[in-house]
Amino acid sequence: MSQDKPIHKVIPPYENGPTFDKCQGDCTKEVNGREFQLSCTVHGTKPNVTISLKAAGKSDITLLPASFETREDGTSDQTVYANVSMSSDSNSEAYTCNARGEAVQGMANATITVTVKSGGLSVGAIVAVIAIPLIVLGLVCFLVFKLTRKKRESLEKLRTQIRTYKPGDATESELSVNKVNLGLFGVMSTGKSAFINSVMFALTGEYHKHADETTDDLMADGIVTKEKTPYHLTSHITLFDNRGLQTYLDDTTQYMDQMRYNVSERIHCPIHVADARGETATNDLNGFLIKFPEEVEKLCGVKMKYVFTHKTDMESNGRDPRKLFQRIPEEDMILVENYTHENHEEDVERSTELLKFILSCLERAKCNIESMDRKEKERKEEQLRKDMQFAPAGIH
Ligand SMILES: Nc1nc2c(ncn2[C@@H]2O[C@H](COP(=O)(O)OP(=O)(O)OP(=O)(O)O)[C@@H](O)[C@H]2O)c(=O)[nH]1
Ligand SMILES: [Mg+2]
Repeated sequence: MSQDKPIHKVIPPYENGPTFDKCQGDCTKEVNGREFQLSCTVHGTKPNVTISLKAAGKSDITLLPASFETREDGTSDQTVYANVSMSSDSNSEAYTCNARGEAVQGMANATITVTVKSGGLSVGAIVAVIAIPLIVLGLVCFLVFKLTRKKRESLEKLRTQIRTYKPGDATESELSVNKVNLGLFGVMSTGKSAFINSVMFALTGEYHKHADETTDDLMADGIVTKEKTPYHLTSHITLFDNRGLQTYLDDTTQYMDQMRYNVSERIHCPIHVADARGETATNDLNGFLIKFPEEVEKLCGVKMKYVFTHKTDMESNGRDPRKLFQRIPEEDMILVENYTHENHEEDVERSTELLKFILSCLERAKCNIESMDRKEKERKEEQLRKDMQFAPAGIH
């Protein structure tokens, strides 16, 4: 019986001895992260050799199950594998593959230097890099969706509140009216009609040109709204559009007349509409606002509210009506970009602001009506007292 002779055939292109990843001689390898797999192969062995792996100067690395590929000539290609975790001390480490056995004439080594790519990411890091933005994006979308829905719900709530509004409903006191009149006043072309159309749109969600607004053609004619015109927001709330003043320097009698009008169409909350974009307009308006609201209160017994239009323009020029007109309490004013024929894509926040402002005007109207009712009652009592005083004796 002839004994098998140890052979180690050199199978091109590999030389005798172990090889790392098909690399011969002084091998180097770049990896993306600190965790990677190493494999070391000894080709054409018979009998089998013993293979071990170790990091330079350290103990042996635990190997995964080896693979054997038997060739036609009876020799094998032996490969060992190991999952290696490089220490964080350095970015480069050398590994040695050691084969022992007759097929490698006793012992043979191969060395590989593994370098971690700078900025390279491990598989975990790559997954994190992809997954984290996706999770954040999902969260942001979810929050935006929730917020949008909440905003829409709050707009719908306001719409219902205004649609079902009846003066005096929510108070103990009985008011003398069952319809509230809000009146828009101001210099021409400041956006009074556009404000009415904006409020109608905010309430209904449908844009129509209820009140005629200034266009280039109409501008040639000067003032567009020629007379007091009612627009019914609901069966209990009417918005009155008015003819604009030529300038703030005009005699304000016209303004006062519009405000008092006749008793059945008495304005319960005057709303002053201003476009404060220009310096001149602002200065004139400032002078006007110093004396006018007081006069209105004295003569008509009502307190006003204030609308400043062209919000986008004002903000982009850093002009803030809260700072320009400090005499006006903040809660009495709204800075708004009116919806216009050219630009009326629904903006839930803008519509919400508009309706909140209308609710605050209704609240103001209620106070004004209560105050007017009180004065009227006092006047009647005074009249009665006088009548009693001067009534002929015996008619008491
Ligand atoms: N961009 C922008 N345009 C506005 C705004 N408010 C009004 N407008 C436009 O400005 C022009 C004048 O607005 P109107 O609503 O007609 O002004 P008015 O005060 O009713 O004018 P009179 O009826 O003439 O007194 C119109 O072309 C409106 O569309 C606003 O806030 N932003
Ligand atoms: Mg008008």
